[in-house]
Amino acid sequence: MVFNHQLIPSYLMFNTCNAFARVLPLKTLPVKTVCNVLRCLSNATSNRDQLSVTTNVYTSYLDSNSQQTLDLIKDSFKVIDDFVTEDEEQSLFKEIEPYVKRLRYETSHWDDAIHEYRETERSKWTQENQRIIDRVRNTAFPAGVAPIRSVHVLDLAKTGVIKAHVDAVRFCGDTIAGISLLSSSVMRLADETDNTVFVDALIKRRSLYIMSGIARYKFTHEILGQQMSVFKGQAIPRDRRISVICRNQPDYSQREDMNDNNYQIR
Ligand SMILES: O=C(O)CCC(=O)C(=O)O
Repeated sequence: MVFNHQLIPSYLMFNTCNAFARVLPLKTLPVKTVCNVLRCLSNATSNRDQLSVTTNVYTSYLDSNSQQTLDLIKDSFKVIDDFVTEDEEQSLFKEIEPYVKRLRYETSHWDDAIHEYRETERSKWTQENQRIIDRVRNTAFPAGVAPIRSVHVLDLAKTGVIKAHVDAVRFCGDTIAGISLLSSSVMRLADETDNTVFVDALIKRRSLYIMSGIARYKFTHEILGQQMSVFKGQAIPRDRRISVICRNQPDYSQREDMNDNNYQIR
């Protein structure tokens, strides 16, 4: 499949492991803001449904079927509950809703990566909301790290799911930080080399998660659908969920894989 970045009138693309797979024609945006997501979809979720998560509890928001994996990931995946107040949630929603409500929920994409979502990106916010975005960035990114100016807004319907993928290294740096509005959810981080080994993270409404390092590069992440939305044996009801996600610029000088053609393949 021939893929010309200069012609992409959208901002988010998922790959299959071999080819670019998804282009969302929502909005024409500068190429440099494109976040290319490498999807390492597998039959992952269904294969893992049977596994019951044993409670090797490390933190209140992480649970895993492998203590070793939990130990490995705990420093690279953090959740800060109540990162935004109810008023701040409302304020963000008020700014996002008029735009997203004009979009259709995409029911299913041909590569099956994501179901029932709509999305956009914003680089201009009201003063009040910009303060929230700045707080996310200041919390998530170390000093000197350059954020991607555009903020990714992903609106997932109550019945929507995001399947397992790794954000591609080409367009996003080592840190992904997301606020969750309107609904709690469970994010599953599965070992890229063995998806039966995973860590579940409870992502509460109004929390901020920060994914970096090993969690960002070596684990897939997904938002579990309604049926699977369980944390430590307790159902976590899913509703419509809007995530507001900040990423940092990739550091090309640090990444050897920028120089070969294999960056898409995992
Ligand atoms: O909605 C989220 O918090 C996660 C979104 C996601 O997986 C992505 O944009 O790569």
